[in-house]
Amino acid sequence: MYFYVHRPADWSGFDPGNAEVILFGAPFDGTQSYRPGARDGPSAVRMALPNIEFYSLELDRDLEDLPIADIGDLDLTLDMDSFLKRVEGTVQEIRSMDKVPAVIGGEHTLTLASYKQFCGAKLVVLDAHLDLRDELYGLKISHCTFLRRLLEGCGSVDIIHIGGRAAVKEEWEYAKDKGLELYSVYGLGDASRRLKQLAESDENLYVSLDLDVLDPAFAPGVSTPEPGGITSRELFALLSKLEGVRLMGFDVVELTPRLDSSGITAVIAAKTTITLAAIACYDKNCL
Ligand SMILES: [Mn+2]
Repeated sequence: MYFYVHRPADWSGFDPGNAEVILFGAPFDGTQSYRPGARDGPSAVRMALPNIEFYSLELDRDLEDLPIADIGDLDLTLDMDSFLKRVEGTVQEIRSMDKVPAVIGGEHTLTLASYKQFCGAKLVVLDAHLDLRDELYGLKISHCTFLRRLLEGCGSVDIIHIGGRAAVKEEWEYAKDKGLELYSVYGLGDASRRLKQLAESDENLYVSLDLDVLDPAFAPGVSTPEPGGITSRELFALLSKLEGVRLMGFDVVELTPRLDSSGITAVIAAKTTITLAAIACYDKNCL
């Protein structure tokens, strides 16, 4: 595993070396409507990472030499426009090197900027919420409207949404209207088969993982916990179905360390990051 200390604002002279996956933190929680603190997410993932055992039982693969570079965090800003521009610019730089960006949030709004570079790729979202509101508390761009803005910005996007269980009526109707493939917590078997099918296809894929897809018993340290979620074992079983897919980029969002008193949510965030990085690498023959 490779670690670099690098400021994402300055790309001059940056050498990704052997790394195929490039990780950066996107600390922003400016629109949080419930419990702020996701800006501290990237640091907590970094603290948890060295404690993850690097043999993946789910993938039956040794991840010790996973070629992943950590380039640090974006500078903190409280301005949404600047934040989204920084995320988009950084993802663009990583893409231009033909590497896979791994973005650690930060609130879910960052996906609006990071996915923008992949418009046209299939989008798998694991989230308790649909995030399809038109606005909330006067904001058109926020953590609970981002998916609607993304659909508007990219035109048609094939979205496979897994684990949903919390939305208002308007969002369920909008999702149906736009043809989202919805697999709620009661449809995990179908979701699993769908992911396997994706892995066997030659589709480009982006994965956005909101940690609140998990039940709060497994992931208490999130901004907007929602009861009735999936278990951590179910999550890793789902992700492992993606082995073989062409994973272009991914994000892990909404970790809120100050609400994660035992640190268990950070450990799950770190393990999902490594798992998704391994899946991206598998396709690039770098493992
Ligand atoms: Mn959510």
